[in-house]
Formats: sequence, structure tokens, C-alpha cells
Amino acid sequence: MHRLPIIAVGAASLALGLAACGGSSSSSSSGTSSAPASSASSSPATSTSAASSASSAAPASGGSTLTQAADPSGALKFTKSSLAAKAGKVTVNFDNASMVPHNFTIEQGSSVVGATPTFSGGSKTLTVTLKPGTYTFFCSVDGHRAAGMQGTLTVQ
Ligand SMILES: [Cu+2]
Repeated sequence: MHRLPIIAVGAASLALGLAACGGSSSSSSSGTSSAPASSASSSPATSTSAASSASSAAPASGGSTLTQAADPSGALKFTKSSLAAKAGKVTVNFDNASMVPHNFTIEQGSSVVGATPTFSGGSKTLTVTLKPGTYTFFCSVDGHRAAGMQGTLTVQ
């Protein structure tokens, strides 16, 4: 008769102990797991959205892709004196097979819209977002523009 209450109390205290232990461990585990979970879910989310927007932007935006090249024999001229593109994202693949350093610079009025680095013996890609208008492209290496390395880019 006396043991049943003792056992019941013992079981109750054991249950309390378990409950307290379980409660503290679950609250601490939920507290610690929620922080990494939110940071873990937010960082992949931002990286995937950034990656998907970056990867989908070029092909999916329907932007124009232009090709231009410096004279491969080293003459101070571009192979095309005029270019045309649609307004929006414009990608220029600029090839300079010669050993003369060149760049491809786009200007509207007197402000530079975008430019590749100056380089030789390779190719560079320049991506700019352009509004409709008339732009000038040229090579900004000293004397090259004056020698004829310039042309007109028409954006519609
Ligand atoms: Cu040049």
C-alpha cells in the first residue's frame, strides 16, 4: 500500500525530470537549430538566386550580342566601322588577334558607357546596358582613335 504512492511519485519525478530534460534540450536544440537553419536557408537562397539571375540574364534577357575585332595584322582599325544593337543588354565580343594592344570603349557624348581592358592577342567581352541612341566606339589607346579606330554604334 505504501509503495504505490512512492512509485507514483518516483515515476512522476522521473517524468518531470524527463520532461524538464526534454524541454530544455528541445528548446536549446530548436534554438540552435533555428539559427543555422535560417542562415543556411537564406545563404543558399541568395546564392542560388544570384547564380540563377546571373546565369539566366545573358541568354534569357534577349540582349544583343555583337562581335568586333581589331585588324588582325596590327593596323590601327576595327574590322567594322559601324555596329547596331537593340536597346537593353548589349554584349560585345571584342577580338584582338594582333600584338598591338587595343581596347573597345563605348562612349555617348563625352561619357564612357563601358570599356574592355587594353589587351593584345586575345579577346574580351564587354556587357553594357544601353538605351536607344547613337554611341561612339573607339580604342582609347593613345593615337589609335585619331588613326581611325572608331565607329558608330546605333542602338534602337
Ligand atoms: Cu587600339
